[in-house]
Amino acid sequence: MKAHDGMYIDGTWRPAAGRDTIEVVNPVDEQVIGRVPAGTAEDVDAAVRAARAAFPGWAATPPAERAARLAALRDALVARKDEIAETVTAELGSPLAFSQAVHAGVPILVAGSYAELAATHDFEEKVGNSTVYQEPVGVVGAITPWNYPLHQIVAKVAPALAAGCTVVLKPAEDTPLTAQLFAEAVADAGIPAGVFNLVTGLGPVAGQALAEHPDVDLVSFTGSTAVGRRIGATAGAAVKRVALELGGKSANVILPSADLAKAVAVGVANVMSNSGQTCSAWTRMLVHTGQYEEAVELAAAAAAKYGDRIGPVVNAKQRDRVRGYIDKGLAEGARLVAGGTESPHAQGYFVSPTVFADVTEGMSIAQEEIFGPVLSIIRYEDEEDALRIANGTVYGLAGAVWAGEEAEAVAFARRLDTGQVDINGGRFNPLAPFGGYKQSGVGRELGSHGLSEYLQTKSLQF
Ligand code: TXE
Repeated sequence: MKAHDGMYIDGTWRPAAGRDTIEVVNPVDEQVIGRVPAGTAEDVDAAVRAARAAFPGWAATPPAERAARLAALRDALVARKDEIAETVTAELGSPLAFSQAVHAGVPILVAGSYAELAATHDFEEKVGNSTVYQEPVGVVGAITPWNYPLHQIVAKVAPALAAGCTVVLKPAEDTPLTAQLFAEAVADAGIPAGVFNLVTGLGPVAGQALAEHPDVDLVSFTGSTAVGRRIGATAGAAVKRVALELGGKSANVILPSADLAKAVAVGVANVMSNSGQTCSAWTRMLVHTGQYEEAVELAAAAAAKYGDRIGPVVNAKQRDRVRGYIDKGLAEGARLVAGGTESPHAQGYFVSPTVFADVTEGMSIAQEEIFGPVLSIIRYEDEEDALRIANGTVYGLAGAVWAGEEAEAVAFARRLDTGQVDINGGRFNPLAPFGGYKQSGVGRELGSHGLSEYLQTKSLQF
């Protein structure tokens, strides 16, 4: 795999301040596929300075011109689509077809949506005797995880650039090669030097330096709740803007009137997709007691059919964490009906598609984010019981409701404490706001709500 040995700062690839590097490992065969520099506070500072210097010019660039650069960025990603898919597959381990459709395909849609929004958004409006201007917040520190390596980057960088902000990105240490490809696309798109900067490195070193940098105006973070809490506290102490996309434990509520077979099939596919490494995954399936055993059988059969089609999880730490939860599920008395802790392969960080039945609300596998291909099926007695269970975690990121009539599902969805709900399956919409209620986070990504995160308002009274 191609790897740059420098940082992309101020429009050029320049050597890192230190000599340490990070090994990038293919989770399928555990082979080292590349090395990138491990950035330090010094690299972060150079990148923030470049972003600060570029800010006035980019903020003053007419939105139509920023839109044109974002359209060029989308085109540059399209031109690299195969390379992106191959790179994500190499460093994350996901099957190539999935990398092409999702890991490369979705960020292209999102970049395109922000090219359009930059061109059409009203950055100025009249309110009574006032004119309200929406102005960019300033220098953005973006810290992203490895689960959707390019999507997580584009979902922050594209709206930030559309708003007129400049950015320093610290991508996840597991998937830095995709981030380097993104930086190449930025350069190809003719985005001015310093508007986007990339510092690869470890979370507690480069990530923390970026989150704590006094000249960063807004920190946008996606990752674990533990790190998010800390970044939120740091931002709060400095009174600076922060956006946090954290964990989830989303419920897939199958009401008795639903098409059970379809709801279970789509529900299992949703959890196994990307090897369960999706913060919005429907990891709790809620089924009425009268249909419970049928649903368990269908889910177990669906999971067993996955076999080799599922990729590994990202690294040994995540594999051990997921296996730890499977052990906990067994110890707490859940019934294992598919999968388990046995690895289907001699090499690589694989976890079998796993389904637990007889899961009760208080169990760890019903409350905590596992971030692996593990589904918990929970029984409910009536609709109020389903609602109480669905809302009974600290999280509130996503979810699904299935019913015979859409209106019935919508009525139930409106009572869920969660930021996004799919009705009878739903379809991805790159313009729909995405983000959490409760401890799933602060702020929204995607569409015009995602753009607003990077804007602040100024009103002039006449
Ligand atoms: O996350 P981290 P990890 C959840 C999921 C997973 C768990 C652990 O449950 O099992 O988190 O994953 C950077 N200051 N999610 O350990 O550490 C880090 O370098 C500043 C949910 O990979 O939070 C990376 O760029 N930054 C999730 C990013 O934070 C720091 C996606 C995320 O890594 C830092 C991923 C620090 N002190 C994991 N420490 C989602 N919401 O989609 C680390 N980082």
